[in-house]
Amino acid sequence: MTTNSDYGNMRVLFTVPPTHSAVTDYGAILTSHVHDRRVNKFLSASYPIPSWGLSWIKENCPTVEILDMPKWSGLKRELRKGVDILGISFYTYQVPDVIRLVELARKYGVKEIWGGNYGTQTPGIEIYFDRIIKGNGEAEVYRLLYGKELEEVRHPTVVQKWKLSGLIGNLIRLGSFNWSRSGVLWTIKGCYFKCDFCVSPSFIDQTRNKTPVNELERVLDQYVELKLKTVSIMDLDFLMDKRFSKKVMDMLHERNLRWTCMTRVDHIQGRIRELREKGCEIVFVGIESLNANTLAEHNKYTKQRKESLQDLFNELRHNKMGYYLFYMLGFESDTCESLKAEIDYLSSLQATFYQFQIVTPLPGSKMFNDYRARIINWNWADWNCNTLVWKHPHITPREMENILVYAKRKTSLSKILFEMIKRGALDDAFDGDSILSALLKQAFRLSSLLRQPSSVR
Ligand code: B12
Ligand code: SF4
Repeated sequence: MTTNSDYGNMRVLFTVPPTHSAVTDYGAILTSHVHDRRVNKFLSASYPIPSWGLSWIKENCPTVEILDMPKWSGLKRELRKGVDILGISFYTYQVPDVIRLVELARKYGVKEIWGGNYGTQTPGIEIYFDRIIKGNGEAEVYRLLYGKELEEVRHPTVVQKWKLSGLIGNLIRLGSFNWSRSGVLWTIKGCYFKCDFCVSPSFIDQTRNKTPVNELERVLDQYVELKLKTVSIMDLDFLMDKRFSKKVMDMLHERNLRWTCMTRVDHIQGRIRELREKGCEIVFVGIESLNANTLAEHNKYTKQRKESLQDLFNELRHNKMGYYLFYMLGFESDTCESLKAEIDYLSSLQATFYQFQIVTPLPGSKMFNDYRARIINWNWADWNCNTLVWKHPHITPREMENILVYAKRKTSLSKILFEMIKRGALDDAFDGDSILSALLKQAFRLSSLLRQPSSVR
């Protein structure tokens, strides 16, 4: 077995499979397609997705080279130059590409191949790797490469650029400057809940690592220096530690930064005004299902009624807070009819954005073990949360795809903008340079252009 002192002189390259580089069917509002079916006529979103996990590794283990968003040709070029250790970061749907990459790397004489990220929970994948590192990798990779403990974790500077195309996308890009750049921030890693369908509890355990306050200050100052106006907080639940999140909110507010965060319904109820005052523009929340029994069965919320959700939506609207709803289609008791009714209801809620995904018992989740015998599609490439891979009692895979298409069409960006124009709700969102306001300003310009009498057009 290779020792730490050997690793010190080796060329270590970390990468992702080429399928990582462009997302064309990401399950959110920016989606233009569901598989090969077009769902959004005026917008196509094929935006590059850099691997944020690899930025963490690089920041803490500086001798590791990173090849992000590669093509097969670029990968071959690097392998030809000679790589001693190849690290591959991947999700489950990328497994077939990972196997291809591992075979290629072996052919080029790579000495060791390490695997990381959620895809490592896929059963049977271990045989392709010399080492699998589960959870947040920076500390373990540091220990292996440098033979000592990582004492102070560093937070990388990550600037996300969103690139849109299609008619609406081009209008947005032409008409607004800088909206598409935002700094990414992680304040606390992990989550202490154990929802059945979630892959995180088994992956990062229940550790809740907080980023040191001095690191958060340093990174935020950097974002200000880079003239970024918005920060996207990517914690699984930013409000998990009330006191700590308050401290971070103050840091953001002091720097006049506007921000978005992911959190849980039960952590924001009654707090929207406070968040808004501290600069929060959009909250991303997992509604997951409108059926309280389903949620309880999957260990999500113990009680959640449509009525209490309605209170939350009223609170959000009252405080002019944007909200992005995550929703899961195809739990056991769902039927085509019940899902359509739920989608109709959700689309009436005036959320800023929606993301629908199909219930997928991803490896690592409790649901994977419970549903194992019911899996009907073992092609890992289809495990992208846009495909029904298990035998549902009431819905076929084709019907499920139709429902997903229905949901996305019902909540497409063009539709939401149109609804907002109809409601005259644009003024409320006209505050600043956020993504939302930029989208709305452009839509408003477009709509006023269309409304003008033809003689002055
Ligand atoms: C933010 C996020 C995104 C972002 C971008 C993420 C990115 N590219 O980095 C966006 C919104 C674009 C996105 C898209 C998708 N996502 Co997503 N996403 C998340 C989310 C919410 C947080 C991930 C995150 O930022 N973590 C923090 C970063 C810093 O950590 P990390 O990436 O895990 O990396 C650490 C470790 O994994 C490890 N590590 C990583 N790589 C390596 C490599 C080596 C060699 C080693 C040793 C260690 C190591 O060390 C890193 C540093 O600590 C998770 C939810 C969750 N529960 O985690 C889902 C999640 C990761 N997404 C998921 C999915 C399915 C998708 C999509 C396929 C959805 C779709 N249908 O399009 C796409 C795929 C896009 C792509 N190609 O990346 C699944 C993956 C499940 C799985 N088992 O495959 C998750 C878990 C959500 C879920 N449904 O359960 N996603
Ligand atoms: S779904 Fe959200 S709340 Fe539930 S365990 Fe996963 S990260 Fe935590």
